[in-house]
Formats: sequence, C-alpha cells, structure tokens
Amino acid sequence: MSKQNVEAIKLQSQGLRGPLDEELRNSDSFLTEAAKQISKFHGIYQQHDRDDRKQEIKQWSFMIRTRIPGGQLTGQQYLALDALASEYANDTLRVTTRQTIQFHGVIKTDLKNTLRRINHALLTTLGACGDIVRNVVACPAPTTDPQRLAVQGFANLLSAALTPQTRAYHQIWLNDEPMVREDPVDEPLYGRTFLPRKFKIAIAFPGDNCVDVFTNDVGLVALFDGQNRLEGFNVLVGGGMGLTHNNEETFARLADVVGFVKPEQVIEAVSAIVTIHRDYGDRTNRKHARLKYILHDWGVERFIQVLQERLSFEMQPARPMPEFQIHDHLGWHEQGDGKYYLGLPIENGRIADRGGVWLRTGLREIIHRYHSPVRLTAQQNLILVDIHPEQRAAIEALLTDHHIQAVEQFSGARRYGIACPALPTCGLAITEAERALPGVLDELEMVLAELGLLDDPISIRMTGCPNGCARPYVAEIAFVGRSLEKYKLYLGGNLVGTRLAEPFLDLVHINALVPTLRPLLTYYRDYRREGEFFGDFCQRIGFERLHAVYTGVGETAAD
Ligand code: SRM
Ligand code: SF4
Repeated sequence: MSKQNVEAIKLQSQGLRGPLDEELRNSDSFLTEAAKQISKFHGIYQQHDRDDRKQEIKQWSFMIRTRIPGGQLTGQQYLALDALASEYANDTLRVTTRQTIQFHGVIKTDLKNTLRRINHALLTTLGACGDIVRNVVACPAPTTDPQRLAVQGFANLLSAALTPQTRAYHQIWLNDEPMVREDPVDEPLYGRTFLPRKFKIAIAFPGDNCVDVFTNDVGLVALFDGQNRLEGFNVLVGGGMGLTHNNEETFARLADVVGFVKPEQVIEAVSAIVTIHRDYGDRTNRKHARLKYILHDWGVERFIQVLQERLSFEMQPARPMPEFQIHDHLGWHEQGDGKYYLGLPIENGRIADRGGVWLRTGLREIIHRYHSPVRLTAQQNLILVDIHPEQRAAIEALLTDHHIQAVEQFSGARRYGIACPALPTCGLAITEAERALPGVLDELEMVLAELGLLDDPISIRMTGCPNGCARPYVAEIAFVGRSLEKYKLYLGGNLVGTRLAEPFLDLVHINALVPTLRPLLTYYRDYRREGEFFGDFCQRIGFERLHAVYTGVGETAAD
C-alpha cells in the first residue's frame, strides 16, 4: 500500500473510526484495507497462518497488542491476560521487545470480547500499533527509592499525555454506543492524519541501558544529583532500527543527544518532538518517514533549533552521563524494602506450556498463590515482584516442579538472545526467527562449550526480516532474515546497546550460521584481551582481519 493511501485512510477515518465498526458486524473473517489500517491504531493486526501454504482461502486471524507503559502489571492483570490466551488466542502470551503482551490467533468474532476483557483488567490496546506514539518503555527494575519510582512514573505520564483523544475506541469496542460519525475528532496533538509513522519512546536510568534507549525516536536518560535527587533527563532523538535490504536510503540509526530537560519540562519537550515528526516527517514515502530521517536530513543543530522554537523554556545542553553497564535484571535481587524480585528468562518472550516445560502454568500458579506483581522487560523477560524472603524457597520449588529454568541455567548466549516472532504469524517475515533461534543456540552452545566460552555473555539477536523488531543492529551478533532460510550476518554491536553492528556476510544459510561463527569465536578465545566482549573484539580487530580468519586466508595473528 502506498503512503498516500495510508494517509488518505487516516484522513477519512473520522477519528480512527473508518469502516471498522461496520466490518466487525459483517460475516467476513477478515477486514478490508481501510479497516485493517485503522484497526492497527486500536492495537490489532490482521494475519494469516503462513505455515499453511496450501490454503486456497486464507485462514485469517488477528494479533492483539496491549499497551503496558514501563511493562508494569499487577498480578491480577497478568492472570486476566493469561486467561484470555486460552479463551481467545493460541494458548500463548508473547512478551514483546517493548514490554507489552501480544496475543496471536484471535478470530474476528472474538475481537470485541478480547478487547473488552483487556479493558476490564484496566489495560488498553489503543495506540499499541499504528502511526502514533507506541508503548512507552522504561527500565522495569523494581525499586522502593521514590526518586527512581518517579522516573518510572514518567512512562505512565507520557503515555497518558500522548494517547489519542478520540472516543472511537470506546464506541467500537467497549460501550456499544451508537457510532457518532459527525465527530471527526481533530486530535489536539495528532491532527487528522496522526503521525507519518510510528513513534517510540524509552526511559533509562543512568548506567542502565536495558531498554536500548538509543534505538528509540526519543530516549530519556534520567540524571540524579549527588544526593540521589532526580535533576532531569538527557534527551536523545532520532534512533530507529528498520531498514530495507539493498536500499541505502534506509538505515538503522542511533539517537543523538540533543539536550537536557528538568522533570517538569519532559512532557512539553517530548510533545514538541512529536509535533516536529507530525509536521516535517515524510508523508510521501513510508520508508523515509521515521523521525530518524529528519535528524539525518537536517543534522542535529537544525533539529535543536526547530525544537527550541517550539518550547516555552530554554533547553539546557546535555549533561555528562555515566557509561552504560549490562543489566537485564534477571535472577534474585533485593528490592530495597526487605522483599525480593526474581527476573526469569523467557526464551524469545513466548509464555507457553511446551516441550515438557510448564512455563505458563508455573507462572500462573506462582502469581496466583503469591499475588506477585509482574514486570516485563525489553529483552522479552519477566520479573516477579514483592517476594517475601520466606516465599523464595517455595517459589523455587514451584519453578523446578514446572521445569522452568532459572537464569543460572542459561548460557551467556541464550540469556542475551532475542528473536522476533517472524513465521508463521508475521506477514513481513522472510525467514524463521523465534522458532529457529533456540536450535541455532543449541548448536552454538556446543561450540561455546568446546571453547570455554559458555558462560560469557554474548548478545545474539535474530529477525525474520530487516525491520529490526529484536533490535538486531545493536547486537554483538545478528542474524537478519534475507531470503528463504538465509540470513545477513551482522557483527560488532555491543551488549550495552550503544554501538551499531555492521554487515559481515550476506546470504548465510541457517545451517551455516554456527560454522561461520566458529573460527571467529575461536580467534576471539585465543586473542581477546582480559574481559573483552565479543562485539568489542570484532571492532578492535577489524572486519578485514575477521574475514581473513573466516576464510582461513592470510595473516591472522592478532596484535
Ligand atoms: Fe516490530 C512491524 C512485531 C518491536 C520495527 N513488528 C511489526 C509487525 C507488526 C509486522 C507487520 O507490520 O505486519 C510484527 C508483528 C509480528 C507478530 O506476528 O507478532 C512486529 N515488533 C514486533 C514485536 C512483537 C517483536 C518482538 O519480538 O517482541 C515487538 C512489539 C513491540 C511492542 O510491544 O510495541 C516489535 N518493531 C519492534 C522494534 C523494537 C523496538 O521498538 O524497541 C522495532 C525496531 C525499532 C524501530 O521501530 O525502529 C520494530 N516492526 C518494526 C518495523 C520497521 C519500522 C521502520 O521504521 O522501518 C516494522 C514494519 C513497519 O512498520 O512497516 C514492524
Ligand atoms: Fe516480522 Fe520482520 Fe518484525 Fe520479525 S523483524 S516480527 S519478521 S516485521
């Protein structure tokens, strides 16, 4: 669909209504193009089962994405979502790379009930997809420090301030109100055509980049004074991952640091940046429509100038930030009030009962029994919160009973691995990702064990296409779907998500991924410096030499 068409659909949608309501009432199992585009703003994606290639008539179903600012859920909310997974979806919950939960496989006639039940749990799907501000991500580490809680609270504040005002969502899904068509809401922030493209915001703590803050349209890094009081935020603008193979006009980009704002200035500053995207983003070419291209085309100085003109206060220069360290909040940690939290690795975010692991049942049982609140992480993992010391042993026993592995049982590569859903649900997938990465890691772990590297952290990310949903372009090793069963191999990002990886080899067959990495990892084992991570090693050694190592040609001894 061309950009003009999406723009026309948004313009004619009368505040995100379009033909959605009528089409929900007809007997078709699918939505037509206009309703499909508008349904994204309501958190819904039309999909079909891509495993079933023989289908003469496509079996349509829908992915539903919730919006959960900062990934924070009460235990009751988690249990409500868990129940929906069986009642309306495919018996799984999918933790996403933006701290939300997705359902797959919901049929059209169940959409309304599913959305109602999500809303009854005081959650929403409005704005989870579409050309709009998406789920606001924030470091989920539980804390009792009021200053840090205030920082996490900005995820809710920003989310509320940037939510569309239209009543369409309530009219269509919740209230059974008659459709009010004479109400083409002119959104105060978004206008009638919303944004040219999606818009993403993340909030990080100093030194903790668990949210990959540089990959967002806007990143906020909280900064504290010597007394641990929140001073404000450094503002980062223009990050993004999506690109198209063989189209040099599209690229992954890390955000630039543009200034510093006080806590009371954050909402005004971020809203102003959203309006710059709204007003200057490319509405003629969706592949060039993200905010990152404005930053690229204008340069940072001009961007700051335009932003300043839209602010009622003087934006201060950015302040020094401490270096980012590696945090994924997995394992047991004290949370500051005598209680504990437990970060559990969820392989590729899929919460299911499969392969002898009763992950979904086990989590349900623990959360039901101990009323633990839940946090979702941007690495697709889950944190159980507010655990009393005397409950730890019983929770560990429940995990063991359900064959759920603790982080200590994960290799360094599996712990930091992320894969997007790809096949069979994603309509844009070229290759496997979520279903393939565990097998690739099995094979890789054998090599890592042989080399004595099994416990070393390595970030490996796999996607079924170059759109970058697992943020592969900041990983140390990335496999990006390229053509049938073949991937583009990227190397040299870093564990803390502050450096872009670069393409190393194209069109690597899935069976050749680990054999390709083997000589490079052997070389790393032999020549790395004390404590040096693989991505840093690749950058230091340089791709020319790594290619020589890979092909076995030429001088390869490291300095
Ligand atoms: Fe994504 C499209 C899944 C995070 C970049 N993404 C999609 C769709 C909806 C496919 C589609 O348009 O038909 C995928 C649904 C697959 C499915 O079956 O569930 C999809 N994206 C995901 C999730 C579920 C991946 C995951 O493993 O968790 C993540 C949901 C996040 C959420 O809860 O809101 C997800 N997507 C991301 C991220 C990572 C992030 O935001 O931190 C990115 C890269 C960052 C960025 O936006 O630049 C990302 N998704 C894309 C793009 C490329 C956008 C671009 O600028 O080019 C697309 C395609 C598009 O928008 O046209 C896309
Ligand atoms: Fe689909 Fe591509 Fe995103 Fe994977 S990276 S979920 S294949 S759009």
